[in-house]
Amino acid sequence: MSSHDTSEGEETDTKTERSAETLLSEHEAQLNALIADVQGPDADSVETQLPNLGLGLGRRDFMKAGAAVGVLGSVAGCAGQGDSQGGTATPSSSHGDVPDHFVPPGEHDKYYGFWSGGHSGEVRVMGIPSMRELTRIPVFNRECAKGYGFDDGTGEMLKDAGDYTWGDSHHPSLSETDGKYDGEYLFVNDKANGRVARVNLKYFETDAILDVPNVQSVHGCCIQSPNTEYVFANGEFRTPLPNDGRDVDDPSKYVSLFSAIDPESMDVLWQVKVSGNLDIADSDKDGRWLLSSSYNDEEGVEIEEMTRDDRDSVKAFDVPAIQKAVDAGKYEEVNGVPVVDGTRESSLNKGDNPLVRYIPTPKSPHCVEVTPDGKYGIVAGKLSPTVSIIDIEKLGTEPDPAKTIVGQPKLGLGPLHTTYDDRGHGYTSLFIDSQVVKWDIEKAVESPKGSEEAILGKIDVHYNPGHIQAVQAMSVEPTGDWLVVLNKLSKDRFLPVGPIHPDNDQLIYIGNDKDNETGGMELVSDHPVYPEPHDAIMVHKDKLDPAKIWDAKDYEGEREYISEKNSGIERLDDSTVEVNMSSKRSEFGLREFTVKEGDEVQMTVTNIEKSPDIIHGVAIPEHDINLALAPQDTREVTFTADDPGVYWIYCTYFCSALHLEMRSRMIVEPRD
Ligand code: RUQ
Ligand code: CUA
Repeated sequence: MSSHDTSEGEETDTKTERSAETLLSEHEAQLNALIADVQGPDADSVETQLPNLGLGLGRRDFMKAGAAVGVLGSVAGCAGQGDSQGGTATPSSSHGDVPDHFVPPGEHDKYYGFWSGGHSGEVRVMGIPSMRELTRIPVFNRECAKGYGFDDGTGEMLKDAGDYTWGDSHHPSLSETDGKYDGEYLFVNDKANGRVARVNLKYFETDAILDVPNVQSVHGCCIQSPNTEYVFANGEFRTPLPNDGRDVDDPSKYVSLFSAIDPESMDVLWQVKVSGNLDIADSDKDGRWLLSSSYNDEEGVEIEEMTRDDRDSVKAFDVPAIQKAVDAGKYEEVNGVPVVDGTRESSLNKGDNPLVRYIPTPKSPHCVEVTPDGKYGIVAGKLSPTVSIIDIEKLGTEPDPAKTIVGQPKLGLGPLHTTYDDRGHGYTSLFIDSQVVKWDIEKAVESPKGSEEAILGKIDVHYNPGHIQAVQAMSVEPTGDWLVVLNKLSKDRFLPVGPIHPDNDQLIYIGNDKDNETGGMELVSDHPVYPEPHDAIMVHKDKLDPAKIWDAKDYEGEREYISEKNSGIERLDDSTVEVNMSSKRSEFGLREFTVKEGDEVQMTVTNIEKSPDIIHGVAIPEHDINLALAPQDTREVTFTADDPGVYWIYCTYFCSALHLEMRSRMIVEPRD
């Protein structure tokens, strides 16, 4: 309103200013009290490092305190309300003996889950049993929120790994020591471009990607149990070798390759070519056999050919024997990689110790998963209602490969994957029946092939399950409590969101063995998920020890730590400048800098904060620059200042009350 007289206006302004100041200091006092409450009286007094703007904002860590407010508020509001699931879960069918899967605000889950993200190219980290998504780890995709693929380091890593903009991540595998998850690394394949990536679990960040030579698509991928001496990758699609234009019209010359990768250097060590193709892979628990399913022993190129025969074969790779053959020079080199002949006709497969054993299994089997005790490899029929139980010990002693199959229960339609508890049960997903079947493994070995005697119960899932995974079931320490089923279709389970539906991940409690229809399995919750996770792996939280902030020593010699003092700009030559900046709440080490039109700008930025959770971003409009820097992290980015003008560099993470003001100004002067 324009009718206010001057004095009223002034009074209002002063009042506003005063109250802002009062509000801030009240807020600060409140936060101090809350932090002390949450962290105890010895709580770090975290400096906000705000420039002194006379607002009385000297000493408090707003973001952290904000989180504390949330924690306290929520705990007070929700304690004991185990049933209020905020609409993310369907009602539990629990009869009171299922532990609560609802994790109250402020409390932690018991397990981490790592979900492959399918053709989103990423890995997602979930809390189990809440099924809350904790974070996402970009792997084969460029990703804005974490600046992955934007800085020079991750950008070059993606470039060196083939420069694809996406991937199709299917099978996450956790590194092991003595058969137990050791919390160091996670490996995952890219089906689309034949790659394998490594995620460093200290930083939850992808630190290496290998574009596997000579293969087009990597499907099965797993570490070697028990000590992660290799990472194995199955080439699914048969192609000419090398695939350089030769033999394109002669599919009989196409091959699938099994690859062994060094988990430290992420180099391929050797490959084995096989007859037929390769699909899913799992390792035994003793470092000898690697089992691989396959669905194209016909070596067909059309679907009718691939599904023609009643049998395909599981390949069992004798890893130490293959290593020996490689060491003895029994290979041909293709694109610098030793390739061993493991086809049926190979002389290396004759005699008493074949490198690769071919075990006939019914009709296009899908998965192979080894039991936690290492006794059996279980192969799901897919187009057969049975699963085949391979006795792993017999692989080394039984001359007739068919006789290594010691059981073949009939479980239901479309069996795809099997997982395990700690009590000798298998849980198999039935894609066509939309069910999970629980069965007794030893009983299945004892009962006649094709019988249903071993079945303990079935439960409906919604709908068309693919992978199924129980906690720590790929290690020697399954916990036998929770299981997730990754359903490919959700149909009517959620509010409609247009024609691309979410998938549906369902949580099932398996800790109660009961003599009822489901064998004690209880479906406890539904979770819509963005397309399209394929597989998951879960581990007790105590086995991981993620860093809270970066340790600058971990990149010493690779990237220079930029402090406030050594922030600056240096011209290297007529067309190259180096810009070094620190970042902290709420300023960059340089408030402005000037470069010339056409300059290549080599920028290095360090987040010098030591307070956890204070992330700073570096965004440069119209230059496609987007970095995210965790405390003590340093990133580099190189770009060209193409057009003269003023460009406001700003921070993308809401880091403090003065986050919006956290800016630097890049001035690009015209060349002449
Ligand atoms: S496959 S749905 Cu890529 Cu793991 Cu079986
Ligand atoms: Cu730093 Cu926002």
